[in-house]
Amino acid sequence: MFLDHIQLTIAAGHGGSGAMSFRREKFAPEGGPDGGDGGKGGSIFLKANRALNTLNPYRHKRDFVAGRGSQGEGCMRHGSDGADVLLEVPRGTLVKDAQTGETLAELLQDGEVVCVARGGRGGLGNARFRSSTNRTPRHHQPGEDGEERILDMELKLIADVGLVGFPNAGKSTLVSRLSAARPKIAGYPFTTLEPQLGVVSLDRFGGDVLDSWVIADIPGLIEGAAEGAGLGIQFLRHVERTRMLLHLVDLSDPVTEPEEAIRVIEGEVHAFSPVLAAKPRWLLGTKSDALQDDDRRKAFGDLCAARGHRAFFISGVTGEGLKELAFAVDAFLKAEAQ
Ligand SMILES: Nc1nc2c(ncn2[C@@H]2O[C@H](COP(=O)(O)OP(=O)(O)OP(=O)(O)O)[C@@H](O)[C@H]2O)c(=O)[nH]1
Ligand SMILES: [Mg+2]
Repeated sequence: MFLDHIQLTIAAGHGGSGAMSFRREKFAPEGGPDGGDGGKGGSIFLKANRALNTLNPYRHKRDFVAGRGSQGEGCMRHGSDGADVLLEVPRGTLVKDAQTGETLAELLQDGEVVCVARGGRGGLGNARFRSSTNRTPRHHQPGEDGEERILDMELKLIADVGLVGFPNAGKSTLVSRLSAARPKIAGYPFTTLEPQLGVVSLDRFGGDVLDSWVIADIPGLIEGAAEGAGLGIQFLRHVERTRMLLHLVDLSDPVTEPEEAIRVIEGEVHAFSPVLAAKPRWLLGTKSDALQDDDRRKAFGDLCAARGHRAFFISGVTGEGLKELAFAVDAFLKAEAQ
């Protein structure tokens, strides 16, 4: 279960009303006004948390109400403020008002906080309305209403590198060999049903522990995915914000020629969005251990050369090419960031 699009109904707290009260003392029956102000209603905030990768925490509970401000009281006592509500969301969450369609926020940085429903102000107590002409004001304000909304929250994962390719191309195997992530791997199509992130630390390949990049594994694509074939192309939105794509081509596939596999995936990526189509994309020849045909290896090398990047042949079985890939991607991302 991977929730990446949900709606939440939220209501900030109402402000408490201001009090109407007069001082009563034994020897001053007609004392001045001493009604305190109402407390502020609680607000609702969203906070980005990098430890979250889905909106699953909201699977069951989708209504949130912040606390009311309490009423002001006599003796100038102000009401207490209502409790705020803080909802944690994964980085990459785009938040809209479901009724107006207005974009309220996009949370990208870890720890970033935005207010999505403001609590009502507390009303003023009658003590505030005392003046030289009115020493016994009876006026006091009600609290303001808190904001209410339906939030439309859509998650687009944030990763440096996205994987695309046919089902069974070896995407999840690559993630499992490059990172500590343990996606399900199996010899049938559509093993991966939901996106998953892995952190590729160069440390694993003898590099610096501080050098790392994030890879996103998504379900495989087939011809016609843009029209809904297979699992469709909606998962591509999770690689829309990556800085590059790795396009895996199973070189051991006895049926489909690499050119054909490349053409189909490119067609689906273009159908999804021009942004995705314009992203840097490297071809990776997978399952090199099972590749018998030297002509195929050479032809694939030529395709890579024509695109201006080096040819990568990788194997999850022998480990061929993994270290080179990890370092080359890291270098590319660093050069891009300059
Ligand atoms: N011989 C060999 N088999 C591999 C290699 N990489 C993956 N496989 C096998 O290919 C099959 C598919 O691997 P996955 O990693 O699940 O493929 P995927 O691209 O994630 O597939 P989907 O999740 O269905 O899109 C599994 O049986 C793997 O064991 C490899 O480098 N060499
Ligand atoms: Mg997979």
